Amino acid sequence: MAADQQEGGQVAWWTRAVVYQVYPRSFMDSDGDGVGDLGGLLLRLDHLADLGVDVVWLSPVYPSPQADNGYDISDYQDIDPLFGSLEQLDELISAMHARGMKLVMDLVVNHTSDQHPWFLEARSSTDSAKRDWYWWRPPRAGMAAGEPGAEPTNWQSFFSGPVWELDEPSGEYYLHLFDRRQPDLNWENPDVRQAVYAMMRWWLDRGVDGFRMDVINMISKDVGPDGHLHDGPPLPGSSLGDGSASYLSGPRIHEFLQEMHREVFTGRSDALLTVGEMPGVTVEQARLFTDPARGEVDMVFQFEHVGLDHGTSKWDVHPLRLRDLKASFGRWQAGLAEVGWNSLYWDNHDQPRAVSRFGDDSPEFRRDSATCLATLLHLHRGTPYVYQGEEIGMANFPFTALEEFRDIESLNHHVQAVSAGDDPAHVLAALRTMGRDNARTPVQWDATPNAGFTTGTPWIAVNPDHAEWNVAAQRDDEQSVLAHHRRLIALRHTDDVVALGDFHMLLPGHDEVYAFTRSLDGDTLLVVCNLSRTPYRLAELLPEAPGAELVLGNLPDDDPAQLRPWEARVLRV
Ligand code: TEU
Repeated sequence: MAADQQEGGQVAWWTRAVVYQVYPRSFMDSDGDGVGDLGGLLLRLDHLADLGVDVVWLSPVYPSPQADNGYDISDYQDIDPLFGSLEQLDELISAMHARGMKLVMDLVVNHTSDQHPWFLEARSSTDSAKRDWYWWRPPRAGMAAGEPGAEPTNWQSFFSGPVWELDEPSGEYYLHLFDRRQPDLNWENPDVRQAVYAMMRWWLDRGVDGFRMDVINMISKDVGPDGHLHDGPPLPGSSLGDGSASYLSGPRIHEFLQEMHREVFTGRSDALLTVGEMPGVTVEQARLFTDPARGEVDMVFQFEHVGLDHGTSKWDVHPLRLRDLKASFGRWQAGLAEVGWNSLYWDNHDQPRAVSRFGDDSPEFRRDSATCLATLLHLHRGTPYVYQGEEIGMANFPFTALEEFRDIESLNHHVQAVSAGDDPAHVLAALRTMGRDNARTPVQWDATPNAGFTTGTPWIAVNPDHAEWNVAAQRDDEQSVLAHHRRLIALRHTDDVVALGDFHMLLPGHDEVYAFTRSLDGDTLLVVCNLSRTPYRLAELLPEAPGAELVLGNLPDDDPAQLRPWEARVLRV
């Protein structure tokens, strides 16, 4: 067995685990205010236990002005009353532990809210003891504060516009890679780092089982020897530039993560989980981040496969080519085969719904494509992440008007694009396809008017398809998307080759069929998935397949010779 699966000579527990992401605002509302909460999550724990998931990753529930739905934190050590209380969080930890599940919290420490006391203090005066906890810079040399182009660097923010916001009273700018209400913390300052580590230890002492670390590869900024941040290459058709070379995996990133590991995790149980969210991370970097010998993180979220349908930006939507997807996943499987570990995901709260994006959400193929995609993902080598609603095949929302959107990223983009002269209908079409709100509509529990999510008015509209697509309708249906997820999760728990087997890609050039093997100690699974409406003769694709034993399939087992549209089979050869 390769070194990567070992922690102190043992196979790491998370090789056999499946993680479920809860986006609390949209999961379940217990008090009728239209926003999901911890009470709602407590009510629905049986759903997660039935599904068989091992870990829940809970998106932020900390006090927050909610500019970015909680990814703008104003107090790291409490719970926002919108979501409940610390007592309920404690109750959740015990209730989950009692069911054998772990709770992983979201750690958002690249930035805080602009309402965090640290930032309020930093902003209060250039002499403030906390001034240096954030990134403050004077206007560009020779320019006046506020003048267009006077920003200290030309970097574009992830949420449109420049990354610099002018603070009028001091005449200095502060850095925010995301919204202006999300100022970046200055990790160069050791006091910032110690404050974050102390906060992490406090949560672990409370009983949480680890952290999903928001944009953690952005915490080290490249301040050259001269202490300056530098312009990035200009972006086409924009006065702004791409600053990512200065903040993605910056010069001290490994040092910071190793320090965090030492300060927070040393001497604690092996039963914790750390996963770093890392936009733009390369497979070579990921191998370093997840090499257990280096003591950084257990696994990372990489973004390559969710960028394959992007053009010049995520709003410039291109059709996805299956061979590109295979090439990408194949590279990640191979790259982390000997050292490191993959996280596997189609969906999260930032991505459109998988069945609409990678599958076929037409009435005829929605169930089959959702189960096909799930099979493909769960049979890769790595830890699968299921995003709430994915387990029942939730689809994108049929947005028709700007008023239906809530997400800051979509709203900011609309303002910027339309003021730059883009056709509003075109901008709206891109938001409909790629907007993050597709993932944020309430979980569909049943067929009642608000889908069983709330007794009040939901903060964002429930998808009208909930009358048909809901948990209640699928719970006892063995053919449902939900039942199929249950089987996939169980398979990883019981079958070592699913958790630990080597991965080998087959048919790399095929445009519609995705096939691979997993093998361990002479045991081999053959996985074949038809990602199209075209039927194939199985023997013509993979001669060894027709005679093999069926371990798990997504369609009724009545035609072994054919690979039907969106059919997925796991075979033992
Ligand atoms: O996202 C980081 C990120 O770079 C993107 O996924 C981003 O959200 C966007 O989709 C780019 O187009 C993380 C969180 O997951 C996201 O919800 C937050 O908004 C963001 O960080 C800031 O905290």
